[in-house]
Amino acid sequence: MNSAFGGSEKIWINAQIATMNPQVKTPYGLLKDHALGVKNGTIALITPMQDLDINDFQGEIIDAQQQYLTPGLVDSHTHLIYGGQRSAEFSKRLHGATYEEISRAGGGILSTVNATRALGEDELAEQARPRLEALIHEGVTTVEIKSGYGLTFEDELKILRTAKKLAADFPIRLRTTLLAAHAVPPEYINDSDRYIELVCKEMIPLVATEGLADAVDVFCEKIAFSPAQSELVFAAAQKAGLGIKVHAEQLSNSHGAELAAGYSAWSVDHLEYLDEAGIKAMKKSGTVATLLPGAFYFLGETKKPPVELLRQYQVPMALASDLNPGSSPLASLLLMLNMGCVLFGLTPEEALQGATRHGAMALGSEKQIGTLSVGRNADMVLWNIEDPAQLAYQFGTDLLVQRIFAGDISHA
Ligand code: DI6
Ligand code: FE
Repeated sequence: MNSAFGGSEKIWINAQIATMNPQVKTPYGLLKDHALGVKNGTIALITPMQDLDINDFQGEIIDAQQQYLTPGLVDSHTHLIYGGQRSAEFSKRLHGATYEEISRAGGGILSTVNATRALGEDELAEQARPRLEALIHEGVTTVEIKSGYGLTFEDELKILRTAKKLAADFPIRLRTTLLAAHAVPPEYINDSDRYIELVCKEMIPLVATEGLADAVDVFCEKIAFSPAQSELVFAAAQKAGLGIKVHAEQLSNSHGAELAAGYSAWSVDHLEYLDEAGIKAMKKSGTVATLLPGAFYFLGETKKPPVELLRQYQVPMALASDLNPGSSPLASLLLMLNMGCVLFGLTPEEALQGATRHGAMALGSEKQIGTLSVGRNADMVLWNIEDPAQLAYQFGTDLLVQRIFAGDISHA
């Protein structure tokens, strides 16, 4: 293979490349009329068309016809493995019950826990499959999946194993997160400290040794776990060498974000009630603020996350689907781009950053994915658009021309 092409086996030519690389000082890191070459699943070459004598190239040539290439989308926060569905609870809410009331009455997360415990790995995977397929079909190339609907040692492991088995059937990168501290299990309702001890002393060390999870997450909230309990989980995760994430400041301000930042968390997620002290701490630790507009929308929240302050402190903002049966049964990351703009006031560029580079940072994976630059994984999407802002602007039409995973065209 000709070395002028960086050893590329395959080259996309005549492309508008929205690299999302901050070192490229144009909106979206845009490189107009460029070519991108791929070798062994990674990006081997990015060069202006005018510098390329494509006649000498012996590999496969794909003409992008001046369409836009972006990094593959990264959905950095989902709970997509669960049993059953909660439309009855949706109806109850529309008759006036609140999410917290339903949760306190034993519905909510715990009803999904019962449905999830009742299923084996194969049945769970079958129920989750259409949700994963929906994300993949719109251009997601990396997905994070949390446990959290098992709440026993065995059921939490079952969810993580199911995630791995399911993802192995698809061209997708998977990151898994242990969210055993999602709700207090019914067996420990009067002794949540003892459950946290089980999570910290047994579950976290085991998932770390067995490579079942990349990170650990906690729901730090009045209806779930206290800041003191959350801190024990962060410390155990740190000791086990796992990434740290937290559901914080979703329904009230428990200062979970500040606490997690103190443990160099990869991300703190939700954040409607986040305050300036939390933002300062996140800035210091380089923690990503993951915004979840699907949950805000679906629960009819009115308090918005402090986007302007996050901007001022230059805290990176990720956008994710939070795909789950109770607060965001919405299997579309592109919809989140639209909601991030319309509901939270993000710019279309911030929205796309949130679902690419900043999503990658929220998974501790920015060296591998989330931007298009030489050496990164060749996970990309070719879109039929005239401006990258269209990805956030329009929803419901199929804009995807090619989905490319590790250099291979997986959908066209
Ligand atoms: N916050 C959420 O919005 C989801 N989990 C969490 O910690 C909701 C999960 C559910 O209602 O099933
Ligand atoms: Fe969540």
